[in-house]
Order: sequence, then structure tokens, then C-alpha cells
Amino acid sequence: MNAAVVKALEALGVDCAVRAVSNGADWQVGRGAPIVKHSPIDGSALAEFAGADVTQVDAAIDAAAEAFLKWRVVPAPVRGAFVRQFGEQLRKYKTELATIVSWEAGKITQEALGEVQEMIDICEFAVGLSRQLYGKTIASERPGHRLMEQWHPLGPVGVISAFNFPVAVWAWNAAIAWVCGDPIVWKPSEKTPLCAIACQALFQKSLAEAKGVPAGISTLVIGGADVGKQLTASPKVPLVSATGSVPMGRAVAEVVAKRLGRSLLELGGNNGMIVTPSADLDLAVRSIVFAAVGTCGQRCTTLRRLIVHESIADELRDRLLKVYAKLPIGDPTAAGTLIGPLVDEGAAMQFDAALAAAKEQGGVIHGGGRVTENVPNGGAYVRPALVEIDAKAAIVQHETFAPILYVMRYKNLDEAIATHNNVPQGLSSAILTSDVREAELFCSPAGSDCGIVNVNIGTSGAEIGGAFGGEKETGGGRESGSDSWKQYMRRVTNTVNYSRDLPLAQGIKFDV
Ligand code: UN1
Repeated sequence: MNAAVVKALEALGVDCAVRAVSNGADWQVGRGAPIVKHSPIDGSALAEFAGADVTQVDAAIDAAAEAFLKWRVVPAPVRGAFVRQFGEQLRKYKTELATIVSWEAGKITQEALGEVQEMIDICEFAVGLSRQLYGKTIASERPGHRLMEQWHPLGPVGVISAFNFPVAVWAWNAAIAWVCGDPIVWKPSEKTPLCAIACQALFQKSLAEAKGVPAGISTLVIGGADVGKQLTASPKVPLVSATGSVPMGRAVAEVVAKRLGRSLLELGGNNGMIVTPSADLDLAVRSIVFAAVGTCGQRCTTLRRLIVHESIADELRDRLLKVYAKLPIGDPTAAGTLIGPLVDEGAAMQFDAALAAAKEQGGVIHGGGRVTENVPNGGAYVRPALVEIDAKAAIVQHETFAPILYVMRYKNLDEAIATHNNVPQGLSSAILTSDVREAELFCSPAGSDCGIVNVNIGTSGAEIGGAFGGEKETGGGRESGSDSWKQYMRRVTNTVNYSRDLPLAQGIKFDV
């Protein structure tokens, strides 16, 4: 195994015998299909082990359900104190965890560190939240009555996460679920098993230091689609929070809806940005490049469509191409690299196929193709592509999880907004403008139809304090900040009669 990864895992107390299942404090050998993981950086072997089988999923759910009975009555601020301790572990092992993220997901060091920082941030948010799980007091129409709301823990939360944010998305769910009194059952991407094991190991460190925390509040089952299906179908899991592709989300939503459970979906994005004539072009270039090629185009918030006013389109394209031409592509752990590899060969094939389709549909391709020089052998390194294309081309409707930026031109802003909204997805969006009317229009009900609407910044890199998610095929879920926590709890409406009479609501007379 890779020496840097071994060292990082050892620091976290994980031996190299990778195990697929943990019901809290323990580790268990999987009984399911084998999982083989190679690093996207150089193809080196990272892990080979048996994944979980469905009986192990059931056992993990049972462990979580048992832990729930204890955890739900622990006062929320005490639950918050545990999350604070967990956040301390993240601070302590930030570098080690980021190293594992880099080697397993192929992220550059800065972005891997940023991802762990996002975990630390959500822990802080959750600690504060643990004293703010407010319900409302409502004016009752009846004399001598009090009407109020309480928010109670919901139960075990199934978390299905993707390879591209292999630790932060789990933390968004885990930290909020824990303060809300819910245990979690985590099915991570099979492409990032070591990240999941590292997170569980950090949980175990916190658990060992804490008193009265039931071990089953964090369970882990690493496996394939059958594992995800078993988790999704279980009536003991009232909420399933899933991040990934639209087909995956649709499958989850159908199964969960059938049993009348709740799902929280964070699916594909096809994020657009409008650049108007008054935009600051220096700022435009920087924000576009980070959003379009950062994480090698593998964020769900990656900028994929640029809608530029025709009067500045040539200048902006030329300036972007100048930057694209000298992007440092290579080993993501090396200082100075900005573009690491795609996650695997399959992703690189989709990148090639999308560019071929774009060309067929009349697109003018700049960049693209494989990079083989000055990069480690064995990884799928590509040159980010910028494609000038008509807004009506079919390919523009699709999210390809790779660094492809489609550039389109517009004449008037209403047309640009219509083009912007004319895709099946609705996650993140941006407008670059110095005109306050244009900015406000884009943020208004007649503007962007996305869950995230930015002005003078790119589409990616949201802070945890806001609710994260989007509309249409993106799935409608909201994770992380603001009042996303409400999805992890059940709302109780209490009516308390402190009088000696029994007036009925709506003035109904019912004398017996
Ligand atoms: C994702 O790609 O699934 O806003 C999450 C961002 C990050 C999270 C992305 N904070 O780009």
C-alpha cells in the first residue's frame, strides 16, 4: 500500500487490514463482494477487501436503532458537546485525513484540506445549533390553552455519499444528525472506502473519550448497490440522505417514497453563470477558472455553462484560454498543482465521449484530451476543455462529471436567464455584473431557478452556513446550514389546556 496513506491511517489508529463494517466501536470483516481500490493519482493499490453483505446492513441498522433509544433522551447541548469533541479530532488530524482524501479521490492538497475544514466548520455550526433547536409558541384560539411546537429526534439516518466529497458530505449529515439525536448508518462510495474508514476511526477516538455516548450513533457499511438498496428499503430508517447521480437519487426516492419515508436528495448540477457587459473581467476569469476546473470538474457545483454577452464574449474567451493553456496539471499532492486526475478511467472516457458529442453538435473545442507528460503514470489526467457551442445543442443539457465548460453567447438578459434555466438540473448558479438591477433580477423569483444563486462569485465553494441543495433533477433536498436540521427531526405540535373548561377549536359545540 502507498506509504503516505499507510502513515496517515496509522496516525488515526487504523491498521492496514481494511474492514468494511463498523457498528460503532468495533470493526467487522465484510461478507459481501470484493472491493478493489486503486489511487486515481498513479493507479497504485490502496485497498482490497470484502464489502458488506445485506445481513450486515441489517445489523448496522439494528445497532443504530438501539443507540437511538439512548441518544434521543440525551439533552441536545450534551449531544453538541460530543460533536465539539469530534470537531477537535478533526482539527488534530486534519493533515492526515486530507492526505487520505488526496490519494483516494485525487484532490489537490489545498482542496483536500478545504474539505476537512468544511467538516470542522459544520461541527462548529452543529454545536451552536444544539442549543437552538427552537420550536414556536403559537397563539391558541382557545382560552386557557397553550399551543407550542417541539422538535424531537427522528431515528436512524441513512447516509449515501459520493466519491467527490468523500468526508465533508458525511460530516454535514453526521454532525447535524447527532445534535438532532439521530444515529447514522453510512454507505460511502465504493471509490473512497479509506476515507470512510478514517472518519469512523476518528469517531471511535471521540467515543473512547466521551461518557454516555452510545457507540451505535455512527455505523458504517461499505459495499455496492445492494448495500445501498437494503439501507434505503429499511422501515427502521426514517430518513435517507443521498448524494450522487440523478439515476441513483431517483432509485432511492422511489424506494423511500414507497414506504412513506423521507429522503433528502442532493443530485446532479449543470451549473451556469451569466457574464454581463458590466462584469469585472479580472474577477470573472478567476472565478470562472476555479469553478470550472477546480476538483478537476468533479464537484456537483462545478461551473459547466457560461452564458456571456456577445459584446465581451471574444475577449473573455481569449483571456480564459490564456489561463487554460498554462494550468498546472499533475500530481495533486505536489505543491503548485491546480488540476489533479479524474477519479478513474471511466470518468476519462465520459469526458472524451462528451467532447466528441459536442464536436458533432457543432461545438468548437479548445483543450481536451489526455495529459501524459509531467504527470504520474497510471492516473487519468486530462486537459480541461472549453467548448464554444450553441445554447440549443443537446449536450449542454447533460452533466458530465469532468472539466468541460460550455460557452454560449447572448444578446439580452431575459434571453440569458431563460437559457440559464432551460436545463433539467437546478443546483448552483451565478451572475457576474456590476449592475445592481441585473444582479437583483437574477436573485429574484424571475431569475435563476436554482437552490444556490450567487453574484460576483463562482458556482462552487459554498459555505456550510447556508442550506445546500437545489431544485428539479437536483432533488430538492437542503443539507448543511440554515434550518436544514429540521429534516432530521420530527415536529410535534402540543396543545396544553390549563383551564377547567373544554372549549373546542373552531367553536364547535358538543355538549354531553
Ligand atoms: C458536492 O460537490 O457534492 O459548494 C458538494 C461546494 C462544496 C460542496 C460541494 N462546499 O462546492
